[in-house]
Amino acid sequence: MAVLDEMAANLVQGADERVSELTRRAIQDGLPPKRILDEGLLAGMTRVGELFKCHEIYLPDVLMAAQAMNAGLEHLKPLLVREGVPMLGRVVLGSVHGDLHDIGKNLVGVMLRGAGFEVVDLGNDVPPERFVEAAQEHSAPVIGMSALLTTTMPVMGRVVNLLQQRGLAGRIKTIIGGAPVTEKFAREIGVDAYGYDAANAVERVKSLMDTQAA
Ligand code: B1M
Repeated sequence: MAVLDEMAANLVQGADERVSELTRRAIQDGLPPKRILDEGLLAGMTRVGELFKCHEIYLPDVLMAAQAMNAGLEHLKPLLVREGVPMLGRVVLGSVHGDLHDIGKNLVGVMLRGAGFEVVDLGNDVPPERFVEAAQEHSAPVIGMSALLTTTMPVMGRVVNLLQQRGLAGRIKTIIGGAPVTEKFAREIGVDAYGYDAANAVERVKSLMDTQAA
């Protein structure tokens, strides 16, 4: 459908006003909100993820695309809620205790929101207990943690231990990322997933939600 293709293309360009306008037009044309979301906004955001992954676009482009995504979502959100179309799921996200770096974590949050997840952003310097309590409080099946300092990486393991101690491991899944974090480290501390960048984090969270639902 032309309007949805145009919407996706404009989202990739970060043209927020145009995406907003096209979303309004698609709604006026009577297209189902879920279809506008899937074939317009999410199709564009998926393309952004691919381009970012292969370094054809960069951080500012992703942030602009995310802004355009949000401009379209503003019109769709009330309709999706009314239609009872569930958001993809809820994720508690934060930079771990001792770590004030939050640019990457924020980008992961933007990409997750853009992909249709609800994100409970705890900010930075988040103690292990707070991650676990927030996941319970918000009934979030996934905790996402970011660390940029080698000295703060061990905090991620403390969250895993806490989940195990409280009998929540398996019910609440964990994903970690950040420049010094590796797949090997993720395996060693027993988290459920590792995301090497924001786009990959979205893919991994989707898989975690799928295994959760299965
Ligand atoms: Co600091 N810093 N910093 N810093 N800083 C690093 C991390 C460092 C590598 C610089 C260096 O020495 N080369 C070094 C760490 C060394 C180490 O531990 N081995 C360092 C240091 C030492 C420090 C201080 C200790 C400096 C000091 O005070 N002496 C201090 C620590 C403060 C603290 O946290 N307690 C400090 C402070 C700061 C600033 C406040 C000035 C600022 C942060 C501002 C902010 O975040 N609001 C800052 C910055 C900007 C950096 C660098 C330059 C850039 C980090 C960044 O934002 N990158 C950084 C050097 C570097 O990494 N090249 C450095 C861009 C961002 C998009 O990438 O966060 O990696 P990143 O996120 C990526 C992926 O990693 C992934 O997706 C993102 C997008 O692709 N990802 C996830 C991230 N989280 C994820 C979560 C997931 C999945 C994927 O699942 C949940």
